[in-house]
Amino acid sequence: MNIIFGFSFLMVFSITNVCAQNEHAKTPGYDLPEILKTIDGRNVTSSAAWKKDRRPEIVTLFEDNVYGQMPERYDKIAFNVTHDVADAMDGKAHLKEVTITVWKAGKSMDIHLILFTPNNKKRASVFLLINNRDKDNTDPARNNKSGFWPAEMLIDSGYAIAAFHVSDAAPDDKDTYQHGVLQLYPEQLRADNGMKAIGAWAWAASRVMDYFKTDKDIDFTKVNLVGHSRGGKTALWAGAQDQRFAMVFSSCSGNTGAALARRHVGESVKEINTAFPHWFNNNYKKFNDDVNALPVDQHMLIALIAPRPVYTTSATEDIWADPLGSYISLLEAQPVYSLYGKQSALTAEPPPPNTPIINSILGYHNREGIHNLTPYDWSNFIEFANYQYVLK
Ligand code: GTR
Repeated sequence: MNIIFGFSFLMVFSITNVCAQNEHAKTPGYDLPEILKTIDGRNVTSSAAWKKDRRPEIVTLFEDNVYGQMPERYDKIAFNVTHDVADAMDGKAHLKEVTITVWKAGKSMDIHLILFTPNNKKRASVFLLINNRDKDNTDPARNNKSGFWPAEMLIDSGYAIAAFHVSDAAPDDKDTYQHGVLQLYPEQLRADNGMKAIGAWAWAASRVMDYFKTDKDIDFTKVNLVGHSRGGKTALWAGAQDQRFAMVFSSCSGNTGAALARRHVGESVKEINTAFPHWFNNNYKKFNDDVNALPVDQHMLIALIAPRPVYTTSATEDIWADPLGSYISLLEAQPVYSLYGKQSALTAEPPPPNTPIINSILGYHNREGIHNLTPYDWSNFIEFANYQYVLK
């Protein structure tokens, strides 16, 4: 029945959004795990109970069944500025390339951070991209100016912009993902709930956060994490378990990102686990043929970020990432924000394409076009961050 539902969704969505919205209203076809009920059946009715009981429970459920453990201990961390240009971008920005080295039990790994801070601003808020695409997209020399990481746009808007490449933390490859972070934590490789590549990428984002806390040009209380697609899944997981990130932007993250697994629209858990066995933990594979047995769904991942702001995006032609399912996830996370007295401006039905919901603790847009991260997306990220920070 669910498969039939998925097929019919695919057909109607390509015609118009409105049909898809109606279908959602009429034929839910799935039951989500209850977000505000503890495993032992208690209703969660306050932010205190959410923080004390339900939130930690859900973090553990995601660790054990999806993303793997997030080891916190290491022996030493060092930050080494390898390239420093005070007047980059025609004098508008300060470029620092920083090697972050982490040691544990005699092993070490490096993360290479590229950071531009605006010269006309003290202690800037920073957007950190988890870069899963070509390194050229984040060219520190600015010979290549990519819409995937439009650094000048961010600097001109008064924000710092940073990036690291996922391959530093774990190569995106089923045979070599063990190089990098997992060399420090070999026990993770032996555990069915051990982290793999996406966990390692999220871990690396937290080490960049460690660095930001030491950089006087950055306001570390205003670090905005950004990821696209597999990077978008990573950004949500990193923001969920490391509460130092101020807000999360997740672009076209799809399955095991913002989209609900139980809708069976677009990529399935089985397909993602088969194509990318090195992303999620071993236990996740046990749900390949029985997604309804998962104790979580992705609305719970977004809720873990509460009360901090979250903005997700879809693209109209990116049915593989289930735009409607990503929007419903946000709606289903809203009850947790309500516990904190935060009401979003989300509408019951998704907004039309290219109509962003900005002035809201939970934001969203469905961009016309294909699976990508573009200057249009970034311009809405900037508006959303402006709105959140003006409130503070
Ligand atoms: C696809 C994968 C998606 C998404 C995407 C990407 O092949 O099925 O889950 O992560 O790659 O990262 O661009």
